[in-house]
Amino acid sequence: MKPISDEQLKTFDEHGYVVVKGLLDPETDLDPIIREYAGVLDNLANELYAEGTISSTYADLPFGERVTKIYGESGKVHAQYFDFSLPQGGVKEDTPMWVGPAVFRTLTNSRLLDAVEQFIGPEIYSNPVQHVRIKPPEHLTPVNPDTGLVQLGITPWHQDNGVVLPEADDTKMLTVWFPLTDASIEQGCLCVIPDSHRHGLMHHCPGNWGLEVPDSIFGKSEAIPLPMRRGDVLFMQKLTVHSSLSNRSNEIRWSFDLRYNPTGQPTGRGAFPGFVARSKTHPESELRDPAGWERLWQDARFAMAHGVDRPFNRWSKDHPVCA
Ligand SMILES: O=C(O)CCC(=O)C(=O)O
Ligand SMILES: [Fe+2]
Repeated sequence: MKPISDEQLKTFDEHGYVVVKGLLDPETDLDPIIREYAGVLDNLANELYAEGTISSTYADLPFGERVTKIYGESGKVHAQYFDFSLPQGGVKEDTPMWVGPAVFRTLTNSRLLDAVEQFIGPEIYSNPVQHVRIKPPEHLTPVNPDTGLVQLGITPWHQDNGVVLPEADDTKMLTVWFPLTDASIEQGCLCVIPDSHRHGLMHHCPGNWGLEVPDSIFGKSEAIPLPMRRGDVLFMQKLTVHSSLSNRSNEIRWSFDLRYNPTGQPTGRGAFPGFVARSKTHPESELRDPAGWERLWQDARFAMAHGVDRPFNRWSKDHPVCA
């Protein structure tokens, strides 16, 4: 199957990104993820209730309202609890993460991989730089008591190449971003700067929200928001400058961002586990077992908990462009 048209491939090459409408089937591809995460939220609610942090498990609320309520009452955005990745430092044996079967089936979804194959070829490695992002309405998001800033808001302007180690600078890394529920401008959709991938890797400055390409290096006046519907998928090059808006709505903005690269190339986060998602030449090397994937992350967590932190950041804020 070749779900991506020649014109879409050309757009991707020329402008650094392409949104493919309706690539995923909301019911068969997305709803299983949503059902699985309902259970994860249930676990979190039960834990916080048992320790007396929240006054109810809010079991009757729909997912978005429930997670928002629980974050608000506990005063904390529990993003790590849901994420299928680990922090870059300070990992402990019991650092929470969610590496469940519905997530694995999404990473290996054949509709998605058919598309990925058209961008990077038939030897496809699942790069472990990946996240679920549940962004609550900003006016209900707990703030950081030290800074007064919301604990989760915008994503600043950056290139995904900037968040991996230099060893992956020649890796053909593809970013795949899609919403689980419609992501409007108001809800804080993704924004891109068309053609920005033509300017090489830019300096990133560590800031309140994470790594950011400062305006002094690259103006953002050409930026465009990309509102997307359930089922739409954005494919982006590793040098395309992008960000996301704050959530000014009353509903969560919920998305997955995944990455793939041709097998054999460095992922840029070697302490995290990737796997062969598809191989034309060695189909037996494909990982097909969700429990095997879960174990890879559990082993990585154990190794990181007992090893030396090696952050994936290469940038310093002492650089003059960050002043
Ligand atoms: O979803 C977001 O807010 C940011 C996503 C992002 O930076 C990415 O997918 O690379
Ligand atoms: Fe990104």
